[in-house]
Amino acid sequence: VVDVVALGESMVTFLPTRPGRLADVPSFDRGIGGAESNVACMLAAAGHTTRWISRVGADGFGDHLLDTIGGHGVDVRHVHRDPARPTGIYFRTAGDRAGDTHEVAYYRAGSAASAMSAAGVDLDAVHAGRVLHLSGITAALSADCLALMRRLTAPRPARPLVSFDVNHRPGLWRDGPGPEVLLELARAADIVFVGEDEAEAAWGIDGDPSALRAALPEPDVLVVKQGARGAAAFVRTPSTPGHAPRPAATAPALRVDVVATTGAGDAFAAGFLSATLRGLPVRDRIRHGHLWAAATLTAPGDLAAPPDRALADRLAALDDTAWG
Ligand code: KDG
Repeated sequence: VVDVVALGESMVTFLPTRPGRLADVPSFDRGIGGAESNVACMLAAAGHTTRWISRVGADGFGDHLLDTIGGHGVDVRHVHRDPARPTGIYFRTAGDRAGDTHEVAYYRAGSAASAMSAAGVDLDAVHAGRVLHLSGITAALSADCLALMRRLTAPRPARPLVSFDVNHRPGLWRDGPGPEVLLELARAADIVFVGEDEAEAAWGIDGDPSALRAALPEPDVLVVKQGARGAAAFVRTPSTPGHAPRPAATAPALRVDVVATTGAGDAFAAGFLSATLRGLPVRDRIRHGHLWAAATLTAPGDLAAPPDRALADRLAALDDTAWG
């Protein structure tokens, strides 16, 4: 059994070689992006077995994604090549350097991945893991992709644990339903990651993590991320059926000198899932999330190597004063 199957669109990314507006910078470095494949790549680097499921074009950028993600040790054999549609790409500013603006320009409408559908994916391959990791990005790509997300989160015998990172991307919700559908999908998942800022922007739910849990009591595990302040996890146990308004654990984030923020949320999810697969206590799952996020925040690019497991375990086990 594969540990984690991740399904979603990945793109070739173009990052300016120097600060400035997209309108002004003359050259870009090529990289890859994709929230779900980022999670799969980091988990694979940490020794978990992972599979990425998606569609890419029958083009050079599709080759590059398969080579790069496969090169991280992720099983890419179930990725479809679409001869009729291109691989999505996007351009963005780093946004973290002095003089940078935050700009993202997607060229992914009509991409191969936007044609993913319940009929077009091999559901046995999708459900073959202990955990299926999904994100709200997929729901925004097309009506077929939203239908696929509903299918994958629907109750089903022997369904793997469904992990759902809300990943609200305001720039993707142009036509069709809005980000409210992400609340419906979150309600159907088992492990949900959401930022306080996303909950407010996507759903208008404003308040502390307990208020968010009250509005989203269904998932067995709800992780509310509070940016640099840390995260709180709510866990449904037999002794706390229904609402569990008090977090099972909270952990402040590490204070780090940020080099690049993109991918930090993916790294957090990957660290939390890794610790979950290893059966670690909830507090340590959050701390692994923070440690993996810190590894990404302090390195350029969207994807960093996860921290060494033995070291991360020692750091996660330190008492609260070390983490305070
Ligand atoms: O989480 C990082 C992602 O935002 C990035 O890799 C690209 O998947 C991406 C998206 O759709 O924004």
